[in-house]
Amino acid sequence: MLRFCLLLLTLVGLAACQKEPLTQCDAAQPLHGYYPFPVGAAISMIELGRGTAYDELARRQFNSVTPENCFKPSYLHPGPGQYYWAEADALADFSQASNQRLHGHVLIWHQQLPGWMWAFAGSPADWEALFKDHIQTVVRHFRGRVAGWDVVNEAFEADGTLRSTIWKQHLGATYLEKAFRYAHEADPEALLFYNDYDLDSNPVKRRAVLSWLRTMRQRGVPVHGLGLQMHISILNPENTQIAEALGEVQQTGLKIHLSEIDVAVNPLGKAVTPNRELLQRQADKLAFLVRTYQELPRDQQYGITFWGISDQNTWIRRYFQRDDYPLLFDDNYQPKPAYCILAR
Ligand code: 9MR
Repeated sequence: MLRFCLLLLTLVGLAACQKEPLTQCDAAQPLHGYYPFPVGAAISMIELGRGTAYDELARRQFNSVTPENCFKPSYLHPGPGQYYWAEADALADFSQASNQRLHGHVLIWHQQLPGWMWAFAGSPADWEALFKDHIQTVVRHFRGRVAGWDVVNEAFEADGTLRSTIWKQHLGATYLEKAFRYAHEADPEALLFYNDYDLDSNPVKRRAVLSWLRTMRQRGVPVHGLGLQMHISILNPENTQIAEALGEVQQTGLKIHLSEIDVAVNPLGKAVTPNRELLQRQADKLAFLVRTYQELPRDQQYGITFWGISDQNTWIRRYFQRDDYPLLFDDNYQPKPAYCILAR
């Protein structure tokens, strides 16, 4: 009988242990304190300053800030010759008051452009003037406040060809190179990045970008870094793909920014609850990514940035119209296993 009781107790004990989250922690210490490189978050001006726990997490946990939207042309440049700085300046003030690096996102992209740019009907010279004015006005405005810029975002297609954006159509393929030269003229101190998605999982696209970057270097174009967005999931990419991708991008010698990290747990859009198993797989994927990043030479580690703070603010829910839980903090701003595994 005694033996039976002991066995039962052991089994009950084991089951109880297994119910404990594999990683559990509070967020008493700032996450960035565990790393020698900046750890950042994309900040939404819809969330900041509403008096929720978001503000404190944004201020304390991270030492780098990327504007999620408020630096994009549709926000900053609403009319020809008309700039709207209030929100972007408020974020710059916030980051300065919190001793955080400010990373500028984004100068040239084919999305989130104001209506007047889509409708603009000028000559090639007019287009070039518009392009140059936008880049230089914005970069000059933030000179000395923004440490690095995503100068061009998502210019390549999945098959490695150049995307036919509004900029390529009106300025030709050299718009890429011009964007970097104009940004550099406006702030010679700022680090200039090319930023894109799927560079981790799609070697064809990655190699096209890397080959273009080599050409830029040979031509003396001021490109200093590469942003790998890392909108990944627990299913994709495999860890081996992550290791291969970071190994290849390291060869460029450029600064590497994991610029928009989130790890979807519901990439197939099923009905899911964020159970322990899913959240642990998310934590493990993220831990592998960050460990692999830590192996890069220190001078190539520009930093890592999460694309949001709490699951309730993620772009993924809005954009894909599905339940997902891709970030470090849950809907109640509590740290998840993904946070805890990094905070040690
Ligand atoms: O997170 C951003 C979301 O709020 C915007 O609606 C969306 C518009 O396309 O852009 C999101 O951010 C994107 C970033 O600027 C560039 N890489 C992909 C990001 C997710 O779509």
